[in-house]
Order: sequence, then C-alpha cells, then structure tokens
Amino acid sequence: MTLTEDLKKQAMDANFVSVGISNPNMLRGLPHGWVSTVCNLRSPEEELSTVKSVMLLSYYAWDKSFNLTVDSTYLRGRDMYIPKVPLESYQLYYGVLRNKAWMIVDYLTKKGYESRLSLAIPLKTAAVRCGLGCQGKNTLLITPTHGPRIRLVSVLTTAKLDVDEPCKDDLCGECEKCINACPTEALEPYNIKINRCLTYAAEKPYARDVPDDVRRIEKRLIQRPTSNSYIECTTCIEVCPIGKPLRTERSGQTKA
Ligand code: B12
Repeated sequence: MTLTEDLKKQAMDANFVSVGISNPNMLRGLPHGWVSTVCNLRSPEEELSTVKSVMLLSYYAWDKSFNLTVDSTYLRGRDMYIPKVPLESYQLYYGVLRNKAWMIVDYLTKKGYESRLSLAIPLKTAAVRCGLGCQGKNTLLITPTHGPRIRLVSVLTTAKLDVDEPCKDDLCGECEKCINACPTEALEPYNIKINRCLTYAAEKPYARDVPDDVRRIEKRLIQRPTSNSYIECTTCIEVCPIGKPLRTERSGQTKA
C-alpha cells in the first residue's frame, strides 16, 4: 500500500466521507485575505512554509445540532463583568473536525513528516481542485454523495502524495432551490451577500452592516438553546436535493 492509499484509509477509518489531495502549485490563485470581517484566508504556504501536499477531508454533518455555537460575545456586549469567563466562541463542528483531522496529522508526524491541520485556507475552492465536488449556487461545496451536508478541514504536509483530478462538473443544473429558500434573500447564483446571511448576523450580534429586516428574521428563526448559544442557519443546505436523506431530520428546520 502506498502512503497515499494508507492515508486515505486512515481518513475513512476516522469517519471522513471523502478525501482528495492536491499540491500548492495546483492550488495557486485561490481566494486570499479577509472575507468581509469574518476570516482571513491564508495560502497553504502561509500555514506551512514547507508544504508539499494538501489533503482535503469532508465530514458528513447529518444533524442540525452540529451547527451549535457557544459564544461569549453576548456577555461582552452586555458589558457585564463575570470573573474567569473568557471571551471565546466554539462551534461544535469545528471541534469534531479538529479532533478527527488531528489523527491524520499525528499519523504523518509519527512517520517523520512535518504536518498541520488548517481551517484557514479557502476550503471550498481547494476541495474543488482536490476533486471532492463542485461549488454550487449557494456558494457551498456540493459533493455527489452528500450534497452540501459536509464540513471541510485540510491537512498540510511535507509528504509528497499522489494528487487527484479537480472536479469539473456542475451539479446544480437548472435547480435554484437554495436561492429561493434563503429566508433573507442573501443568495444569488454562485454569490452571497454576506451581511444578509443569518449566520453572519448571528455571529456578529453588534455589526452595523446587518440590515434591520435581517435582524428581525434572525430573532424569529435562529434557535437559541441557551442565552449564549445558537444554532447556525442551514436552510441553503437542507433544501439541496443532492444527497438529501429520504426522511427529514427530527430537529427543527428553519423556514421563513
Ligand atoms: C467566510 C465564511 C463564511 C461567511 C461568508 C460566506 C462565503 N460564502 O464566503 C459566512 C459567515 C456568511 C458563512 C456562512 C456559512 N458558512 Co461558512 N465559511 C466561511 C469560510 C471561513 C470562508 C469562505 C470563503 O472562502 N469565502 C471567500 C469567497 C470569495 O468564496 P466564495 O463564496 O466561495 O466565492 C466564490 C464564488 O462566489 C465563486 N464564483 C463566483 N461566480 C461563480 C460562478 C460559478 C459558476 C462558480 C462555480 C463559482 C463562482 O468565486 C468566488 C471567489 O472564488 C469557510 C471556511 C474556509 N476556511 O474556507 C466557511 C465554510 C465555507 N462555511 C461553511 C458553512 C457550512 C456555512 C453555513 C452553512 C453556516 C453554518 N451552518 O456553518 C453558512 C452558509 C452560507 C453560504 N451559502 O455561503 C462550510 C461549508 C461546507 C460546504 N459544504 O461547502 C465551510 C467550508 C466551513 C467548514 N469548515 O466546513 N461562512
């Protein structure tokens, strides 16, 4: 078994549903820098200067509760002083991805390759170049088996691995279910108005660029299990017919 085959088996054993590999040369020209005020996207070389291969791993997020976020900005916003409460934000699915990808990093490190996991490279566009799927009209990565119901993480390594073919398909065709279902009309085909996305609104409770109508819909639709937590909107994922489970989830669906 080659190292590439071995790693793909390790990834499947860790319950990732697909794995694709590319290299920094093939990943040139991906989006770079700040996406609005949300995240500073970095190149694979900025994450690991000696990188030779980039693995993209997808994990099936089968339940809405994977999108649970526990956020202390509410405490900060209310200007409360609570000793020993750090100002932090945790997303359940990022925790799951980190734990699982860490197993691959550990495996490679023990074999003598410098390796690290990254959530800061542009994961969707990198995944397309690694052959995992295509970018859909909701801008998300659509995989042939699970549609957009996956979350992505990357592992960067100095090991030289066999690369996969980029995906050239368009899986959306004429379908525009995600565009029509978005409760705040944040989507147009292959583009998102970030300040209209309910996830952005929930993540930034004090952002002034969120329109009033979006704030009103956020109050109505975003589920808040506790005063410092919320479940991110997944409407543009749930309505996608590709890889849709036959039975709808028991957990609450967000509808306008
Ligand atoms: C910033 C960010 C956000 C921002 C901005 C969203 C955005 N689309 O940029 C906000 C807060 C709004 C957000 C919301 C959500 N996010 Co988010 N987010 C990210 C993050 C950190 C970067 C995204 C990015 O690269 N933006 C940069 C812009 C330039 O990329 P883009 O939208 O793809 O734009 C390109 C296309 O429009 C394309 N394009 C333009 N015209 C055309 C035409 C055609 C034909 C094609 C194909 C492409 C195309 O060109 C643009 C430039 O390349 C990634 C994690 C990461 N490190 O990558 C997660 C990530 C994309 N988010 C994710 C998820 C799940 C969500 C949410 C569902 C919330 C949730 N429950 O978690 C929503 C979905 C909203 C949506 N439909 O995009 C997942 C997506 C998994 C998947 N299946 O793809 C990611 C990968 C996180 C992860 N680790 O899994 N997110």
